Amino acid sequence: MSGYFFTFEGGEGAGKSTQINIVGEFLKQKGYEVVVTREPGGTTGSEAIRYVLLSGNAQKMGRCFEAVLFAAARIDHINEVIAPALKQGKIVLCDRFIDSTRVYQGDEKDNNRCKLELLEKTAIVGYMPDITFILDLPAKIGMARADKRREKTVTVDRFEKDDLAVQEARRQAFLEIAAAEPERCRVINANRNIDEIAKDIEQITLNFLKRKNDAGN
Ligand code: Z5A
Repeated sequence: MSGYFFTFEGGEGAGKSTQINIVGEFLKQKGYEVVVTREPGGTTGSEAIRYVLLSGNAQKMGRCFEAVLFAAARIDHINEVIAPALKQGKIVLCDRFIDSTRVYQGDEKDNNRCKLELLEKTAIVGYMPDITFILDLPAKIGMARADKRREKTVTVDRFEKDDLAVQEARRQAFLEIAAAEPERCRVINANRNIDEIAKDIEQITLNFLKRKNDAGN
């Protein structure tokens, strides 16, 4: 028995956590067993690495160093959470995964693409997402949403400090991944109200599960 693996990607404040929680509840109500998790994080070890990365303490060591830390966290997360849940036939919903590394740790000139590809293969050992939802909206709107939420919570993290141009370039990088891998990626217009977005994601998810069910796997 094997479950299904859905990841949610996009820029800061795109609504990934919001949508994961909604679709998670929706699938549970349909009778599926669902695991909701996130990267970097999801295990005790990976949450410790998350702290180091988001605090900015690893930044001075450079992008490669940060990429290796994200990969290390991912290996632990796959071993401890994702692989066991999929083996038990559960649906795993993960907030960020490989595409975030490609986008955030990739460099504009593509100098370290080969290294990142190798690192990705090493870390995921074949655990590719069945579907990746790319929540797309102008970076300016995402940053404003995140700012508004932050008023109630904590300080800005290492990646949220980047300016609008950097965040907009990341949006384009996610869209390029989606264009290159249309089988896996679905671009979702996240510049709408929460319910409209959720309906789209639920429909795509149900269609996928129905196709799998009809095909007997
Ligand atoms: N990172 C990396 O560099 N490399 C990697 O390999 C990985 C990650 C895996 C993790 O940050 C950081 O690590 C991330 C990339 C880097 N940094 N950044 N930026 P995180 O986990 O702390 O945060 P995040 O992933 O960026 O998520 P977020 O900013 O919390 O955004 P979100 O989950 O997409 O959004 P949300 O929490 O669902 O919504 C944000 C607010 O908007 C909230 O108040 C909602 O109520 C509101 N919202 C949501 N949807 C809507 C709509 N449709 N309309 C209006 N308001 C909305």
